[in-house]
Amino acid sequence: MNRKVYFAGSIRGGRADAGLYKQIIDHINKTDEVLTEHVGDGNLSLKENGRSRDAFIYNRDMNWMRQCDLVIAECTCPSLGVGYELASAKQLGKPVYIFYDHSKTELSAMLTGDPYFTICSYQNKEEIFRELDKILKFEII
Ligand code: 6K6
Repeated sequence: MNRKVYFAGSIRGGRADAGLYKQIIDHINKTDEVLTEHVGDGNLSLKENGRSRDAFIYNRDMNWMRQCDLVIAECTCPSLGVGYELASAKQLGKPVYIFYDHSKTELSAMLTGDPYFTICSYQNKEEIFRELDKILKFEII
């Protein structure tokens, strides 16, 4: 209860699943705390913000990554930023759970091939929420 969760999902990689990210974030927030709620914001600007604004985003997100207890990522929509976050999470020793819809995408072998990551493939939303409940019940800090 009340673990700090870093949720990762595509932003500039594409926003097709932004609605799903919001549902996942709302579900986690019922029992725990999502640090990265903006990932589910349907109105988030995808434009280049300039190097200094991007540096602010990077530093803020990496601080949250250091603070979090676990990382949950939705990776159906490929994203360079999420890939970077997953590698950073591994370096910091954070537990990482990766969700993807296997009827829509083949996940990168760099993720499925690394036993550090817990891979959760799903076919419908209910499976995501069931799996999340298990993770949040058993992931003790
Ligand atoms: C608009 C206003 C404030 O911030 C923005 C847009 N940018 C981002 N804000 C917050 N986190 C971001 C932003 N861009 C990327 N990220 C982080 O990288 C998120 O934590 C996502 O999990 C991941 C997405 O990477 P891309 O490569 O798909 O953008």
